[in-house]
Amino acid sequence: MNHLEAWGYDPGHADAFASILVDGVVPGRVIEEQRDGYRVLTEDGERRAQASGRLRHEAHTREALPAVGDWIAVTLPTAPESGVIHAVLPRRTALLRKEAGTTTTAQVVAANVDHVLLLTSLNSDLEPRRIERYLAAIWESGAEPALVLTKADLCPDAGDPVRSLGDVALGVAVHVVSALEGVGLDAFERYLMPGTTIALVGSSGVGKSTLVNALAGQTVQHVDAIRARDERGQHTTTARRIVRLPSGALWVDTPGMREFGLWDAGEGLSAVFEDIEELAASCRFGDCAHAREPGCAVAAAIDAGTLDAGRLAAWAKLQRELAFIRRKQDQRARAEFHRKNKRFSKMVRASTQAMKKRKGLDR
Ligand SMILES: Nc1nc2c(ncn2[C@@H]2O[C@H](COP(=O)(O)OP(=O)(O)OP(=O)(O)O)[C@@H](O)[C@H]2O)c(=O)[nH]1
Ligand SMILES: [Mg+2]
Ligand SMILES: [Zn+2]
Repeated sequence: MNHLEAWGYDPGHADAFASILVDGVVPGRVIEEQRDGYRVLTEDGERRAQASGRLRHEAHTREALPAVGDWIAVTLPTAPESGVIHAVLPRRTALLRKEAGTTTTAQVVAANVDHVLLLTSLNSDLEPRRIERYLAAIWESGAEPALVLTKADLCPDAGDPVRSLGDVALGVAVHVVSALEGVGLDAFERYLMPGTTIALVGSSGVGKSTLVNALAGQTVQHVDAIRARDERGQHTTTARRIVRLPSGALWVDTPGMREFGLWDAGEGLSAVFEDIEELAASCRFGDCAHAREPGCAVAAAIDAGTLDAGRLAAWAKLQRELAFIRRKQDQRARAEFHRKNKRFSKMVRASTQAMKKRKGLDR
């Protein structure tokens, strides 16, 4: 089998690649994202690479830059370890989050993934609000989400948590696993298909890398054994990286994320809160804010105990987050429009002046 096909390259990618008209480019995949560059894989093997100056210049947002999982067009200078990435092929799926901190830019957590596994540990409290937030982003990405409850060996009865998640993770597969004891790994067979890409996300210390190692049957990702009780400590994994498992599946291990800000995820939010949106459709007023208006079906469900008030509050909060992001994006689009407009009128002015000058000379 051709090298790249083993990493998921298919005729669709080849078509997209054919439209890139840069001399000497070959197709490749970003298999690791580092602080100061990338590791990429091509027919030629693995090497380091940087985004070209032009790609960096033309990328108005960080989102447009290469990310782990991306298919790319890259040139391979003869110097070893020196690839240059010229273009990113259109992404089939992309898991985005708002970059941590006060900036409003999107970060690509992983691109071209088929499934995203959200891991959460059974030895600490399940946080339904956090799970909803992640799931909204995963649904929006186009990949299929699944929930993995880890460290089952530390939890005498996983039945309760699994039941309590039924109302939070609607339509999402839930797997209970102990990577340490090798229990529950059978359920992962569907994520081990050759050439499929699976991303692991979740807080630091939940056991993402340990699960990768368990499925690889050997240590491929570093895990700090003495960290077991220190969940708030340093991140063990520091780079987003694709590990190719013996089955041929491609698993993207990621560093734990402290905060997961939603990016534009309107549809994802609707998927996660389908129950509330269905109720809202039968409120008396079309613009019901579900704040005790007469005929509010959402409030009625809370009163009847069939809907958790915390879940409604979470939905409203995430809606506000999205509205904020959209406002910022609009502002940015307006600024960009004015900038371009200014450049354009300057150009027009300059050419009119040149024309006048020419006419003057002609006379
Ligand atoms: N008891 C028990 N401990 C586990 C299990 N899985 C992982 N651990 C421990 O949890 C700690 C963290 O595991 P990691 O796999 O490094 O967690 P991670 O999610 O990759 O963390 P980051 O790389 O920091 O994001 C390690 O000490 C593991 O040995 C499990 O199934 N049972
Ligand atoms: Mg890790
Ligand atoms: Zn209502």
